[in-house]
Amino acid sequence: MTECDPKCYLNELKPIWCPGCGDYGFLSALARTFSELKIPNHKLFVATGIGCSSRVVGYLKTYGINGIHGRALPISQGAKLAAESLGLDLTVLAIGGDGDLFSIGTEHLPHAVRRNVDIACIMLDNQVYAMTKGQTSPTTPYKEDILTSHSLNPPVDPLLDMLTFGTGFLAQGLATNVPHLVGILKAAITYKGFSFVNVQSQCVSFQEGDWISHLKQNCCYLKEGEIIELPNGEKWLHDPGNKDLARKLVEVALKERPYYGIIYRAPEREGYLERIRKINQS
Ligand SMILES: Cc1ncc(C[n+]2csc(CCOP(=O)(O)OP(=O)(O)O)c2C)c(N)n1
Repeated sequence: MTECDPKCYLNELKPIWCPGCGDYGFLSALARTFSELKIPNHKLFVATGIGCSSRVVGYLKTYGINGIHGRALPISQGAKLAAESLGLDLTVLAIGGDGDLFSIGTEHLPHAVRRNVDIACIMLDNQVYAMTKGQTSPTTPYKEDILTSHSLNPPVDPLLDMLTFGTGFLAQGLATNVPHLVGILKAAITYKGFSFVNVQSQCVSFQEGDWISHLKQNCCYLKEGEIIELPNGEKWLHDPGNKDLARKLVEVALKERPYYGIIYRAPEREGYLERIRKINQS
């Protein structure tokens, strides 16, 4: 194994996800991302909540914690602030499922955006509570949209919500397209400030409807500088710095067209620690 080989970031535990689970693709993308960014193992900290997706930290050879359901964000922000105040260079990730981050843990999202602590938050969205055997989650499709769904309530839209909260970096990837996901994860981790990535990660046991085929067949990959045609016929040159375009992209329903790539990237701005430092100096 060469130095910084992706395998260096994986421990000896064999994942116990179901064969075909999207989380395998994500784990592999994450190890490749760390390897390509050449981040030493001891400079990585990953906090997760509870769920199948949250098990990811157990397979990594980094610092980390498989925390409490819904609490990956407070743990990771605390870790990053503590490290920064001690002058330590620590790359911090918060990872959770759609149940974890957008149900029990939802209240942390807008405030993490406001604080703008430099962490990457990654949601593994399989549209269901998989670990507890298939209850509806906030992103489960509405019964009227896919007949096989048992959700009586319309879903939340994580990308629209996160952009509305003011997230400075917003992207979406697909767990089955590992090389593309690596590019997104690298951009999210190197963005200075809070970043949010939604990863569509299929659940082979409980997700209803053939979403993975839908997501693959109807998607559009966003490439900076290339033309995107919106479902309403409008044509735009993709510029992740253009918030008007980002608003249009997140308003397109996932069932209509999933967009993969960097949706929005704001210029870097002050975070919580810089604000505290300023106050202390004045
Ligand atoms: C406080 C608390 N409430 C409920 C649970 C039960 N529980 C464990 S995982 C989970 C949902 C996981 O769903 P998600 O975050 O979408 O992850 P997935 O398993 O689908 O990857 C729930 C409700 C718990 N562990 N702790």
